[in-house]
Amino acid sequence: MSDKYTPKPEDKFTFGLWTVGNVGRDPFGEPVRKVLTPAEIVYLLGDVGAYGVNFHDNDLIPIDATAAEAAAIKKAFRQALDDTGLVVPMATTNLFSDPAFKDGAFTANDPKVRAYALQKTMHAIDLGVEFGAKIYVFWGGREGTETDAGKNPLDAGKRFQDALNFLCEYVLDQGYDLKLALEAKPNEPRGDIYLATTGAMLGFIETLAHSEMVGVNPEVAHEQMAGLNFLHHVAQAWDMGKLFHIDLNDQAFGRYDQDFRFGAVNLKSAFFLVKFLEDVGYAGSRHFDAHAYRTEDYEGVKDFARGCMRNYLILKEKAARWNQDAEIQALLQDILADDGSTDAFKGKYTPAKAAALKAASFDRIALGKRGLSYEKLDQLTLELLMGIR
Ligand code: GCO
Ligand code: MN
Ligand code: MN
Repeated sequence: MSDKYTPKPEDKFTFGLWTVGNVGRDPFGEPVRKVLTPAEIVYLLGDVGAYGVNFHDNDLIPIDATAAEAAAIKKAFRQALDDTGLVVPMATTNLFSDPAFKDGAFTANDPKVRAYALQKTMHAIDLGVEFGAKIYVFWGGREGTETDAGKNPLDAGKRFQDALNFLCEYVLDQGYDLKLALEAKPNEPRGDIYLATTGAMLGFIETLAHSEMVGVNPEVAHEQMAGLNFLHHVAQAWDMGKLFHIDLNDQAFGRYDQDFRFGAVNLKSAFFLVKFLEDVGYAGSRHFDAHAYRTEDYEGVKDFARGCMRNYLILKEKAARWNQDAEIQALLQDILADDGSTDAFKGKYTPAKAAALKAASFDRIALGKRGLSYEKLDQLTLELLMGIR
């Protein structure tokens, strides 16, 4: 079935090998789907109309593969990319699965682990660039603690900073056209992960030697796990020129990292997010870092992947409709009305402005009495989303 919600390459919808390739293992149960090869995953993504595929080094090449095995996998993967027209916009490193990283990678207490993590990441950057990646994601799943007895957070921060400074220099030294995107998560798999929110990452980036090369990769589920408003973090990142990539998925508040299909739980939040990305003209990948329910076979995985993209496109259409809805726009005009009476106080500070403002009089009681019509606006938004406007 092809309709106006059928994805096109310009929509920039991407999935990780680890997302549609997720076999449904969880802490309580064994895999429910067979392992697909990276090439098979690319064909599946080609079938559902995705634009690109991203990978961790070890999604593509197992950590213990021989050189000959690695070469064969790369050849089959490249062939699948050529056959389907899919591209690889982003790559990343698995610094969390191997037991060597049980105490973190760049922030581990053991200097040998830290050196190994740097080495592994340089190889993984080479691999990503070989397949065309322009964005390199850092998600520090194990960069944290269960107890603060054994690790000083100041030491951990310094180590993370040193690692990123080292890797920025590496990228520059190789002449790679690559930007780095840091992804925050509050916990899971560690009890607490350092730099737990996108806001914390944005602050941290400014401490780096090449901060211009480093931005963020915020994920819906991660900010929601922390009980925060995802859109506000995305907006801050955008405003700072740091929204290099985005991980779309969904989840119920207060839960573990559920990685549900985009839009599956918080439809209104998903709507405002899509509206924001479209309104500001975000041009990066719309990456779905999510996976199908454990109840699904690979047909269900395709339903999942199609659903992510379809929901995005439907919400994009709703956003355009919201922007054109006469009643909604008239309400907004009222809400944002400005009679010009404070123009003299606006803009940059001057002593004269400050003095005039201090002397001005305001009708505080009238200001407090004014109703803002947000109930009506929100209800109109809901009715639009529910399909009756
Ligand atoms: C998670 C993370 C990861 C990262 C991935 C790419 O919660 O498991 O979201 O899926 O996004 O490792 O960096
Ligand atoms: Mn996640
Ligand atoms: Mn993610």
